[in-house]
Amino acid sequence: MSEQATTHYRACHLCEAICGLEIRTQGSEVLSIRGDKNDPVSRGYICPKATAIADIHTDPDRLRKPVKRVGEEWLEISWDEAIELTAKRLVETQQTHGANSVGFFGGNPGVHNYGNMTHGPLLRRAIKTRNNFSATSLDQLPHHLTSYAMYGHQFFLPIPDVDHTQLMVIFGGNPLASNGSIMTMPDAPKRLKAIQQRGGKLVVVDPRRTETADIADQHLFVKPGQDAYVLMAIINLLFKENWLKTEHLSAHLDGLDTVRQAVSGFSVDLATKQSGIPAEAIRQLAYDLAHTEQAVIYGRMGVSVQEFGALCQWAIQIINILIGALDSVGGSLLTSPAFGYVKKGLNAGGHFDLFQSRVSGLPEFAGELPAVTMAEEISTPGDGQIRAMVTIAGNPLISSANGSELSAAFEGLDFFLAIDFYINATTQHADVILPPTGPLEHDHYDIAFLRLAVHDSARYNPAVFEPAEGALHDWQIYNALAAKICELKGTEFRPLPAPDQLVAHGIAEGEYGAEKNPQISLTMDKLKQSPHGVDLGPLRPGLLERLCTEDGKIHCAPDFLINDLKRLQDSAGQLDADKLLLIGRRHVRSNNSWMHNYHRLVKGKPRWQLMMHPDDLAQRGIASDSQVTIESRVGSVTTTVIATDEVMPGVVSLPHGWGHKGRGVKMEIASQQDGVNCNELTDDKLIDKLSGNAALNGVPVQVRLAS
Ligand SMILES: Nc1nc2c(c(=O)[nH]1)N[C@H]1C(S)=C(S)[C@@H](COP(=O)(O)OP(=O)(O)OC[C@H]3O[C@@H](n4cnc5c(=O)[nH]c(N)nc54)[C@H](O)[C@@H]3O)O[C@H]1N2
Ligand SMILES: Nc1nc2c(c(=O)[nH]1)N[C@H]1C(S)=C(S)[C@@H](COP(=O)(O)OP(=O)(O)OC[C@H]3O[C@@H](n4cnc5c(=O)[nH]c(N)nc54)[C@H](O)[C@@H]3O)O[C@H]1N2
Ligand code: SF4
Ligand SMILES: [Mo]
Repeated sequence: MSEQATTHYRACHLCEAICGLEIRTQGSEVLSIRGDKNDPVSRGYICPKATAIADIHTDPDRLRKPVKRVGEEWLEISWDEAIELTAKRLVETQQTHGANSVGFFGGNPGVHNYGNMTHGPLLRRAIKTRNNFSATSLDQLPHHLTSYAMYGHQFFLPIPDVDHTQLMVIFGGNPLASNGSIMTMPDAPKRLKAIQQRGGKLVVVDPRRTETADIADQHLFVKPGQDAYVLMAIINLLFKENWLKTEHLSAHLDGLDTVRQAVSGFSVDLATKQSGIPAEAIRQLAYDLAHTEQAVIYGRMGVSVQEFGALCQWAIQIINILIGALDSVGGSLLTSPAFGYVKKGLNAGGHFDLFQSRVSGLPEFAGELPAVTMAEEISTPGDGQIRAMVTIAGNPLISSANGSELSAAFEGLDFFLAIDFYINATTQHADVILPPTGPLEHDHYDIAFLRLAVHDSARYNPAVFEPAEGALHDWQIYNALAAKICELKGTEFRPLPAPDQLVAHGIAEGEYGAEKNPQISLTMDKLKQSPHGVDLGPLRPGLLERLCTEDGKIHCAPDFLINDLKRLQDSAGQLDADKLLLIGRRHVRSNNSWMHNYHRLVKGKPRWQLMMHPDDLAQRGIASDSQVTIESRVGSVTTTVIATDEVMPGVVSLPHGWGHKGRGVKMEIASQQDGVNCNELTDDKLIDKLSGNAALNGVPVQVRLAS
C-alpha cells in the first residue's frame, strides 16, 4: 500500500533570502523541492541550495543521538546522560574557576532557527558568563553598532528599497551569490535587473568583478579596505557642493555640522590615491546619488568585515541621509514586521564598551565580545581564563580569524560542548555533542529575516516530518540543559513555552494584531491557515516616529565614530605595496562552512581555488593551475591558483568555509573536498579597532609557487 504524496510549504532557512518552498513528500521521503509561486516575496524563486535540504534530512552523517568522546571514538549516549554530564561539567568548571571560565560561541545557522532565538537566552542566563561570542563580530557588528549609535537601537536597520529605487550603489556586496544580506531579497537577479528595466542604474564597487558587477551598469574596482576614503570624500563633496536633500528629516538631524567639519580633510584626490578609483568616477557617483530622485547606497561584507567597518557603515547611513534616501520610497526604509517591530520605547537597543575583553581590552557590544579574542581568552592563563566552551550551530575553527591558533586553543580546553548535528572541524574537538532535530523536523517562523526584508510579509510553517522518537529541538535542548544547570547551581529556573506560542503572543500584540490593526487582525492561527505567508505590503516611510534615541533625534555624529576618523587619516599611505591583499568570495552553491556534504552542491568544477590577476602571476613566474603557497603574518596554506582578471591587480581571492580534509571531520563528502581554510591566513590582530569586528577582507599576503 503506497502512501499519498503530500505538499508542504516552508521557508528555506539556509540563507537570508528565506525563499518560499513547495516540498512534496511521500511517507518519509522527499519527492521534490520547488519554489513556491504563491510566496508573496520570493514568487517561486529558489537557488540550487534549496534542494539540498532533502540531503540534510537524509544525510547518514547527520547525528541523531547525543555522542560522547571516548579517546578517538564517538559513543552514542542517552539524552538524560548527556544533559546530566554536560550540566555537571559546566557547573563544576564555573564553581572552580569562576563564572567567566565558560565561553559561548553562537554560529550563523542559529539565527536561521527561530527556536534558537527564542530559547537561546535561557541557556545563557543559566550559565551567565561575560565570555559570549558569535558570528556577529565576523560579520555585521558594524551595522548594529552604527544603528545603535545613530538611531538608538541595534536592530534599527534601514533596508534598501530595491523594488522602487532608480539608482542602487553597492559597496562590497554580491547579492547574485548571496541573495542579499541585511537585505532579504529573494530572487536578487530579477530584482536588480528590474531596476535597469525601469530605467534605473546599478553600480557595484568591489575589488572583484563579481556576478553582480557583471550585470551592473558600472563596476568600479576598489583596493580592499580603502572604501572609507571614498565614502568620506563623497560626504565631503555632498556638503561642499550643497547637494543636500535633508528637508524631510531636518527637524530630527543632530550633529550634521560636526560631520561636515570632520570629513572636510577627506578629498577626492586622497580617495583616488588610496582606492584606485578614478577621481572623475567618485565625483560622478556623488553627483548621481544626489541627483537621482530615488537613489540608495548599500554596503555589506566587503565594507563591514574590514579595518574600517564601522566608519564605512556610518558613512553609508550619512550619505543616505544627505541625499534624502533615508525614509523615502526608493531609498532606505525600516521594515514593519509582524514580530519584532522596532520602535521607540523598545529596550535591548544594545550597549557598547560597558566592559572589555580580559586580554586585549576590546569592547563588548550588547553583551558580546569580539570573536577574534576567543583564542587568547582560552589560552592566556589568569583569572577569568576560559576553560570550557559551548558552541551552538557554528564552526569557528573554520569561520573565525587565525584558525590554527584557535584550533590549538580549543585543544587545550577542559570541556567542550557542541550543540550541532555534524562532527565538523570544530565539533570534532568536543567532549559531548548534542544534536537537535533537522530542519524539516521542526516548525519555522523567521524571526530574524522577516525583519530585514525588502518587502513586508509574515509566514509560519509547521514541520514537514515528525521528529524521530526521543529527538529534541534546539529549544528543547536549552530548556532541559538550563533546567539541569539551575538545579545544580540552586538557582531558580522557569522553562519557556514552545517558540510558536511566544511568537503568537508577539504577533497578537504587534503592529498587525487586533488592537493596533483591526483590519488585518493578524494572529498565529491566521498564519497557520496561510501556508504561503501573508503579504504585508511594500516597505513604507515613517521611521522618524520610531527613532529609539532618547531625544528622538538621529545622532549623525556619535563621538566615538567621529574620533575614529583620525585612525583613518593616519592610515593613509600605509599600505605595503609588495603585499597582495586577500579577500573572500561566496558562491551560490555553497553556504559558509556547512553545505559541502551534499553531492549535488559540490559536484562539477571546483570553486575553492585562489583567484589571482594574470599580471601578478606573470610577475612571480607562476602559471595558472599551479599549486601555490599563500602566506600571511599568522599562517600559510597551499592550494591551486587560477588566473583571472576578475580580480584587480594586487588582490587575491579565496572563499571561506573550506578545509574539512584530514582533521577528524565525520562528513563523508565534505572531508574529501580539496579546498583549504582561508581563515588560517586571516589575522586575529587585523580588526576594525573601533568595533572589534574581524577584518577578514584586505589581509596582506604573499604568494609563491609551492615547493
Ligand atoms: N574569511 C572569511 N571568513 C568568514 C566569512 C567571510 O566572508 N570570509 N564570513 C563570516 C560570516 S558572515 C559568517 S555568518 C560566519 C559563518 O560561520 P559559522 O557561524 O561558524 O557558521 P557555519 O559555518 O554556517 O556553521 C554551521 C554549523 O551549524 C550547524 N547547524 C546548522 N543548522 C543548525 C541548527 O538548526 N541547529 C544547530 N544547533 N546547528 C545547526 C551545522 O551543522 C554546522 O556545523 O563565517 C564568517 N567567516
Ligand atoms: N550562496 C551563499 N549565500 C550566502 C552565504 C554563503 O556563504 N553562500 N552566506 C550568507 C551570509 S552568512 C552572509 S553574511 C551574506 C553575505 O552577503 P554579501 O556581503 O552580499 O556576500 P559576499 O559574497 O561576502 O560579498 C562581499 C563582497 O565584498 C567584496 N569585497 C571584499 N573586500 C572588499 C573591500 O575592501 N571593499 C569592497 N568594496 N568590497 C570588498 C567581495 O569581493 C565580495 O564580492 O551572504 C549570505 N548568503
Ligand atoms: S536563495 Fe537559495 S539558499 Fe537562500 S533562501 Fe533562497 S533557496 Fe534558500
Ligand atoms: Mo554572515
